[in-house]
Amino acid sequence: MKPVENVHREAEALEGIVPTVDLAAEEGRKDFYGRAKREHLAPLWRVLHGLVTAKPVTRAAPAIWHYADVRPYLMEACELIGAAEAERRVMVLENPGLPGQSRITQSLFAGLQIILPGEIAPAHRHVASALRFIVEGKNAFTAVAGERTMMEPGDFVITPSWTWHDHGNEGSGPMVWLDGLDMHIVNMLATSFREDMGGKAHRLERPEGAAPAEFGNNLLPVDVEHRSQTSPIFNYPYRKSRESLDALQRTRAPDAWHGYKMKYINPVNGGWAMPTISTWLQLLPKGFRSAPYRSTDSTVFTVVEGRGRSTIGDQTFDWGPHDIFVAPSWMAHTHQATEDAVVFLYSDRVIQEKLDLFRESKEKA
Ligand code: GTQ
Ligand code: FE2
Repeated sequence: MKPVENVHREAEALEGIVPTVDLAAEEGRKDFYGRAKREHLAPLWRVLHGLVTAKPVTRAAPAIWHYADVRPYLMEACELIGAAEAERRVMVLENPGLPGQSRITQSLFAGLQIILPGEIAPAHRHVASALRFIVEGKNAFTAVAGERTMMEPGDFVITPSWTWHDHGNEGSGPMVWLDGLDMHIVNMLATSFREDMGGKAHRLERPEGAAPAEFGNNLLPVDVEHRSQTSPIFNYPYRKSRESLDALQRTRAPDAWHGYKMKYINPVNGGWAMPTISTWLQLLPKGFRSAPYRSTDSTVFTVVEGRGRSTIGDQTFDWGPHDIFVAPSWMAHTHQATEDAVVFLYSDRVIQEKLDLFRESKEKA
């Protein structure tokens, strides 16, 4: 008998073989394959269907992180390493189907960052873009491209590509936020650069509030020239987004699949707030049960308020405030809210749309 290991490897090697290939005849082609391999050549018909799959394939699994289970690890990390020593003190949320890869979905990163009173996460910049979604704490700031913003729970904050940024906590308690980054996309294309400023904060060039004053009120400076594809608003405060969902709820019935779901937009061009990561805020009213929805963009969800339950594929997760869960590509999911619930979502949909790859399917309840 063959060792289990080898059987497994052979099965895997045949996973993508075109079904019309005569397996018995393959024996007689082995010599050819061997010689071709020495010339760095390989037969496509043995791998084609693994490369061009009939439907989305990902090892990413549905998963949930309950904040109550994760928070003690963040606190323990604070005892073991400082923010400056770590550069960024972050515990990465690793999808259980993609261990050791720092991925929560096939394409995106998620981590929980914690910063204690008096600490500074020193300035650096990188091609990868980042979003922050604030979980707990107050009186901490992030400075981006020379402007500071104070962060509050539920705020959605953007660090655009290649902008200097540092974070600091001037409050009296820990500050925690969810980081979402696109570095796996940047790395797939081998386009990453990074620079460190040398352990300190970068220089402020504009007063706090400059960006919201210029871009945050449905008005734009008359001669605005914003070249970046990232929104110039780098903090979308929860207070305003929440208010908007509330107002919406008073004007219409919930969508059968989405409840009340609003996308964050770039006020300069009306598009997504970030060029590589789509973001939304969603209100699921108490008692609402969404109809099954699936889409090709694997999605990360984090709960701001309320409680409920989601079924993703064949798994059901109960969730409450600050829990984080993930729905892999093309896996149907439904949500049920037992209290009015607000959820922040992010995915790579914006990239898929630009490349004509995005698909979704809405089933009847
Ligand atoms: O805060 O600048 O979770 O650069 C990963 C990379 C956070 C950050 C992360 C980063 C940051
Ligand atoms: Fe960074």
